[in-house]
Amino acid sequence: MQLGTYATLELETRGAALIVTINRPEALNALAAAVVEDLGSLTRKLAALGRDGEWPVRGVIITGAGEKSFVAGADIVEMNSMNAQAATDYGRAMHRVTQGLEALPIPVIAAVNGFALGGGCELALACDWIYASANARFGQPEVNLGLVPGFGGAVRLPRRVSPGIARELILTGRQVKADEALRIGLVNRVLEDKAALLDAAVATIEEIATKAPTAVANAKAAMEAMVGLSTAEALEVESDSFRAAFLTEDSVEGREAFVSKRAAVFPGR
Ligand code: CO8
Repeated sequence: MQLGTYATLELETRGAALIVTINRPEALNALAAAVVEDLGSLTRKLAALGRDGEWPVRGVIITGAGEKSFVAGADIVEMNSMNAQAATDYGRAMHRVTQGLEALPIPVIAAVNGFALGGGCELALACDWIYASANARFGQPEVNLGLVPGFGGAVRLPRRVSPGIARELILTGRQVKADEALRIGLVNRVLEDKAALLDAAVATIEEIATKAPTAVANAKAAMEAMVGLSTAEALEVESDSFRAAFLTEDSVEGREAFVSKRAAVFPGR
């Protein structure tokens, strides 16, 4: 697989899934600038392979090394030696990473074990959805540092949970345990431990890998494009994406297979 090697990330393919492990356990996997850079390079590489039609995997899982933490936030120690411009650049670099993940034509699942605080919660929110282990803790504790979310949390948290819950969490900095995260819709599933968490995420990617690749990419892109649009504008996006899907060889195969009562074999075009 031509995805390169990264000092702060471990890559492993399991079935159709690429598991990306953020590997700085000594700092609870905090997003040092080097991690942001590595995540950016990897995301660009995946996007380029997608453009060339050479997808090595059908989905990405992002997790954190060890059992204790997914990502404990931006690196506060590093941030403490930055001036305002450097900190703003750091935030913008992470914005490019999160937008790059959202633009990938394959699903990205956050597998959250332990702490997902500040930038960790924000990274998870840029994934298509979140699975969590029972020891997961989510929060936007920036107010404790005299800061505000800077990696997209104030934008994406109100879209994932209700605006009122997002405001409460951002203004109090309160941590949410896995059961509450499930109840408020922040996570889709809670698994017993990290092994079960990764197994569940891989199984979901395997299931999606049996579907038409063009349809999966099209549906994700359409939902991204609809964010912030009026109902009328969003329905136009849906019509365009439906027409594009209808014209794919995947769709011809999917419809013919249904009518012939056989399993579809999608060409991925
Ligand atoms: N950055 C750097 N190092 C960290 C971080 C972090 N975010 N979190 C933990 N560490 C380090 C600790 O300093 C410690 O290192 P050492 O052993 O060298 O002292 C090691 O990880 C272990 O941590 P603790 O000893 O603190 O472990 P505990 O089990 O006692 O506590 C906690 C775990 C509760 C997670 C605690 O570590 C903590 O509160 N961490 C900080 C959480 C936090 O506030 N995160 C938000 C950061 S701000 C942010 O993410 C904003 C993003 C936007 C930035 C945009 C810029 C424009």
